[in-house]
Order: sequence, then C-alpha cells, then structure tokens
Amino acid sequence: MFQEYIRNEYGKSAADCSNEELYLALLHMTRDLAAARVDHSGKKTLYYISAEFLIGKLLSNNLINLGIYEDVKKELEAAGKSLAEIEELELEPSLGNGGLGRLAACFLDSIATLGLNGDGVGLNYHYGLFRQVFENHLQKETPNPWMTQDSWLHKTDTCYTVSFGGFQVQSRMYDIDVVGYHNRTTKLHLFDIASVDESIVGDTIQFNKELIEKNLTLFLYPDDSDEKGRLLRVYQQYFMVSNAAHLILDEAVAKGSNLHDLEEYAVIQINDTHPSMIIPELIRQLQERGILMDEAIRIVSGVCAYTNHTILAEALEKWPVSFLEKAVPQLMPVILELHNRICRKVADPSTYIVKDGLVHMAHMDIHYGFSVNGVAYLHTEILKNTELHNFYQLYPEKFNNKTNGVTFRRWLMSCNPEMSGLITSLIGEGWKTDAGELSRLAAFADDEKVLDQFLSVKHQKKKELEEYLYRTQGIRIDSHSIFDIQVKRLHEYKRQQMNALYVIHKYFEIKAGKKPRRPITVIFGAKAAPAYVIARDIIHLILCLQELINHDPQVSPYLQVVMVENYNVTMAERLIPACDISEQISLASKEASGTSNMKFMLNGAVTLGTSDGANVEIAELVGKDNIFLFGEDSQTVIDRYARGDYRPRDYYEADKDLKKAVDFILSDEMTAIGCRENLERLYNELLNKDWFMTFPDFRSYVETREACYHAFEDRRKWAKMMLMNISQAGFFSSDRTIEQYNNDIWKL
Ligand code: 26Q
Repeated sequence: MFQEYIRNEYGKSAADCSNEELYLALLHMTRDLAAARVDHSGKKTLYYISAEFLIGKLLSNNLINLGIYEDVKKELEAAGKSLAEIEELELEPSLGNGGLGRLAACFLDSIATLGLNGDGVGLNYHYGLFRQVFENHLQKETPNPWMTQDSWLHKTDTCYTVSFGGFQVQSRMYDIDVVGYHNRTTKLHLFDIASVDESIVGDTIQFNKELIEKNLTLFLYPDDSDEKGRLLRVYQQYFMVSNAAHLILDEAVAKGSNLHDLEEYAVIQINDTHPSMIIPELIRQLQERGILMDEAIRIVSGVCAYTNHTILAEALEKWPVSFLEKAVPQLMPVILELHNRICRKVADPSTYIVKDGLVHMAHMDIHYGFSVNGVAYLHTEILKNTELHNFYQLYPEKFNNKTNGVTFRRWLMSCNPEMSGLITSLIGEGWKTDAGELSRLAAFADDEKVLDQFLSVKHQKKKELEEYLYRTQGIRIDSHSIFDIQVKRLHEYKRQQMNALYVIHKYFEIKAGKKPRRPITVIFGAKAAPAYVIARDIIHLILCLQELINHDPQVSPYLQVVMVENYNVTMAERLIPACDISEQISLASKEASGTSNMKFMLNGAVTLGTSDGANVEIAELVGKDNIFLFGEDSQTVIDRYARGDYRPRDYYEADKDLKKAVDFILSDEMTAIGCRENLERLYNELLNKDWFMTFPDFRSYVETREACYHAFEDRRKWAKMMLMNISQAGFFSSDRTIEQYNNDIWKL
C-alpha cells in the first residue's frame, strides 16, 4: 500500500525518494487509514474542551496505533531509508504549556483506544507556545510555527459566526484525527478564524494585542503571569466555547435530540477554568433556540463537569466584570442571573460567583456543573478540606478524584521500543491493552539475568540521549554517569531552584576533595513564562552554573549540569527513557498531580520526590524501598502558611552548607559569568521570601539525594527498583483514568 502511495505521488520507488517525499507519502497514507476508522456511533458524545492539547508529533504514534509501525519501518529499511530520520522532519505542534495540555492529549488517545465516543475541542493556535533559545545565559522567546501546507489538520465545512462586543468573526473548524490503539478514530476539533494575520508577528513573540480579528488564534497563552493581553485571553476563551456550544447543540439535534434531553446526547468535561464560559454560553444559545432560562440552566447543569488542576489560589481564573462586559456583553446578563440565584439560595458569600467586580470562573463551574474532580488523591483531599471546603459542604456528592494517567503507547511503546520489547518478551503483549498486567513483572524481581537486561536497555537509551544531545545541541554528556533529570515548566513551587542549590553544594564538596563515586549529570529542561521574572532568573542561575561547572577541570569530571534548550514533547521522549533519577521535588501540597513522575517511573527511573501530588500514590504502590521520599508533608506546609511565620533567614543562619550555597549565587565566580541584577534579585527573593519553602527541605533533600546516589552503586539492587517501578506503573495508564471518568462521570 505504501509503495502504491509513493508510485502515485512521485512515480518512482522509495529508494529514489527524498526523506521529505517519504514523509508526505506516509502522512497521506496514515491520514487515509485513520479516516477509514472514523466512527461516531453511540448516542451520547463526550466533548473534552480544553484551551490546550499538547499532542506532540503524530506520525510514529499513529503508525503504532494503526498497528503498522514495524511493517513501515522494515519497508523503509529495505529501501535504505530510516523512519527515525523521516520522523525528525515533522514539526511539533506546541499547543500547550505543560501538564494540563499533555494530559488532554493522553486522554484523547485513551478515549479512542477504549472505543469511546468522545472528541476534543480547542483552538488552532498558529504558533502555539514560543520556542525557547538561550542567549547570554538568558531565555529568549521566538515564534514557533508548526502549520505546514500539508499536515494532520483537515479543513472542515463547519463554520459559525461568533459575536463579540461591537463586532463578529467567522470561525472554521479544523480536525485532527485521533487514532485509537487498534480501535476507532475520534476527532480533535480545533477552531480558527480566516482573518488571522501571521504577518503581524516578527522575530519575537511581541504583537499588537488589540487587533482581535487578526490575532485571535495566533498564540497560546504562556501561563497566567502575562498581565498584558489578559483581555485577549477572554476573547480566545469565548471564541472557543461559543463554537463548542454551537457544535454540541448541532450534533445533538442531528442525532435526534429535542435539546430538553441534551444530557442523553452530550457530556462536557471542562479542563480547568479556561473553558468555563461554556456554561453561560450554552444557556444563552439554548435560550436562542427557544428554551426558557430555568430549563436551560437545568439542562446545562446536567451536562457539564469540571476538572480542577491547581491549588495555587493565584492560578484560579477570576475575570474583571469590565473585561466580560467589553468582550462578551451578551454573556454578562446570564452570569449575573447565575450569580443571583446562588445569592438567594446560599448563605455563604465566599462561594458567590461575582465578588468585588470579579467573576470567579471555578465557582460557576462548581455551582452549575454536576461533577468536580481533582487529579490525584492528595489534591482532591486538599480541595475538599481546605481550598474548596465551603463548596464541599454544599455539594459533597459532586466531589470526586480522578488520579491522572499517561498513555503507554507514546510514553513507552513509542519512545522506548527496547523496554517495550523486553517487557513483552517476559510477560507477553497483554499489558499493551491492560496495563495492570505489568504487575506480572514482579515475578522476575530476583532473576539476575532479567535484571541485567533492564540495566542494559537503560544504558542503551542513555547512549542514544548522549548521541542526540551532541547532534542537536552540541552538548556532551557521559552515558556512564548517573542521569538525574528534572523536566517541567519552570515555576517556583516546582523548586528547580532547590535542585540548583544542591548542585552548588555538590560543587563545593568536589572542590573540597569529596568526589562522588560515579560522575553525576544533572539535566534540566524548562520554559519560563515570559513575564515570570523570578522563573527567568532561575533559568539564568542554572545556565550560569552549567557554564561554570562544565568549564572547571577540577569539577567537571564528576559533575555536569545541562539545561536543554526548548524542552518539549519530542525532547521528553528522548530524556525520559534515559533517566536514572526522576526529580519530583515540588513543595508538598502544591503540585496537583504531576504526570512526568508517571512517565519516568514507567521507563524505569526511580523517583526522588516529596510527598506531593501523585508521588504519594507512586510511593504507596512501589513501597518505601523503591522510592526516595524527603521533605515536610503537606499538612506541615499548610500549617506553616496558616501561621504565616516562615522566615527563610532562620534556616539560612542555622545551616552552614545552605548558607554557603545561597551566598554562592552572588559570588565573584557567578557574577563574572552572569548578570548581577538577575542573580541578586533571585538571592534576595530566596533570603527574604522563599515563598515555596526550599530552605526547610534543603537538608533532607541533600541527605536523600546522597542516599539515592549511594543506592545506585548496587547495580542489581537498583535494577530491582527499576523493575518494581515499572511493574507498579499500570495504575498510571490513562486508560485506567479514562475508564474511571467514563464510569463515574460521562457514562458513555
Ligand atoms: C490561566 C489564566 C490566564 C492564562 C493562563 C492560565 C493558565 C494556563 C495554563 C493556567 C494554568 C495552566 C496550566 C496548568 C497546568 O498545567 N497544571 C498541571 O496540570 C497537570 C495535569 O492535571 C498536573 O499534573 C500538574 O500538577 C498541574 O500543575
């Protein structure tokens, strides 16, 4: 079939084609095969609405899910071509910031794989998240175009008119097929407008934020710390949900709904508060279609379910009434009506929707949705007991937990075929559709031959990373060292700065002659929101340390620091299989779940982490012998915040290693390389504020990290830890998560 595509398109054989030609032929064939499996049978449809879908490259993934990856690879090899090289030509669509967006992509894979009738709905950002480059040890942002003439996007005939205050735009829906593993194809619907003008973007990501008709779908919002352009984000969100509401109602009617019975035809999962305006917008559109307010509210409350992804109060969206009045005036009367009904019914003003001129999006979701879920056990408990306690008292029946998961197709089968092959050779193919079967690996925990195979796969992946980083970024690392990796968005609560303080501490030890038994390579990957000053300063610190340490002949044989440029899904697929130690060191209570922790575990890395998010569940599953936990627990942290008596200086004065590490930030060595202003700002922030409490955890972090490196030296014992981690990873398959969403919430 592939040869037929090549003959038809180019009239020559695969051997005579360029990689570009082969890529396009593969794209076309895969698209056609995927389309042949489109199936929307089932009365009820799930709409997973999300401002982000961080789908990553699709070629390999789709080939795997279609069951033809191996055949295609062999066919190409026979023609002297490499599928790996061809894959590199695909551009990665960066339509997400991090965890939340990647989760949405994993969920789509599992929905299709389980054969459920569910689609994603989002926005077709032309540039997605910025591309990160380093200049003078600082992050610089550049535009990251991903759309090409020919891509996975399929232009549909579905177009709507969307009204904003004072003007209207015409939308169009573009679809990307979501191929289930050996199952049906569902859709990711991405809405766009024809009037977007890419020419208003230059070499930077600055652009005129007032020309809504030209910029509406140009960029994905880099996190919530960009104060400017927040109004544009409201326009984006409304554009997304207005289209979604239109689509949902049209599809329900086409399937025979009279709209009064909408809940038999549709269920909507609201991915964080970014799509929350779907609630008033659906009510508004139902009214337009002749349904009265009381009834419209009843209908919408029966179809909307809300997922919370954060307990950081500052990240919960609250839009000024003035923004909404300007951007979407037609929505304000509905929001006020929803608010007034709560005021009449509920005594507790802390739960009201409109307060002090701000619309609290999450409050609307909780009052008018039928389900509220957190994304890990601990996170949901904290929501119920602390952050959303007043809501929990009103609606205990709405609250439920859905611990996150990741798709094993991408995060093991595709990125680590060697490990997949080893697992399959030991326990058969069953785990690919029933991840729980991985537990059968435990039977090999003391089989030395098997343990050595695990070590050898890990080394193979480390060598591949070594080669890849050199080839793509000119960075040299040593695959015989310990790979200690922290990759995730840069945020103070995730505490990359604590990892950096450890690096400084280790630097001093080596200088003083205390050399590690084996060299250590500390790898970071992280983008900072452009407006998040301290996050940028932390990147600066790490890049300066990289420069200093890697050029210090006394230290560099034992310690290497690497910050990879432009960390994204593709890079994650290289880093995760090669990792020995997975850094999951957020301040307890702050990381809702984390999902890289699951991907690392699945690939045989051992977690060094705090009792936060899903780490707690990982620890429960693997047992304390197979994880390195440290630091204060969430209750201790929550209590300290409540007391408000944290003084970082007390810890700094009391621990001379900590003091030395912190002071080093402003040392002559560092200011000779970096920028004093940035380093000083970070130093002051740590010493005077340290809002995410790195100092209280520093000592136990250092000790536990040392214990971890020590354990690494007993290679067989370490291999057993790797194996135990993989064997317990089944719970973190997004297939399990989606099954729970379906059983408890969607009921498809
Ligand atoms: C908010 C307002 C204005 C502009 C942007 C935003 C915004 C954008 C992105 C707010 C939050 C995000 C992303 C949040 C996120 O990725 N959360 C992560 O979700 C993961 C999946 O559930 C969890 O595993 C992580 O713990 C959580 O941090």
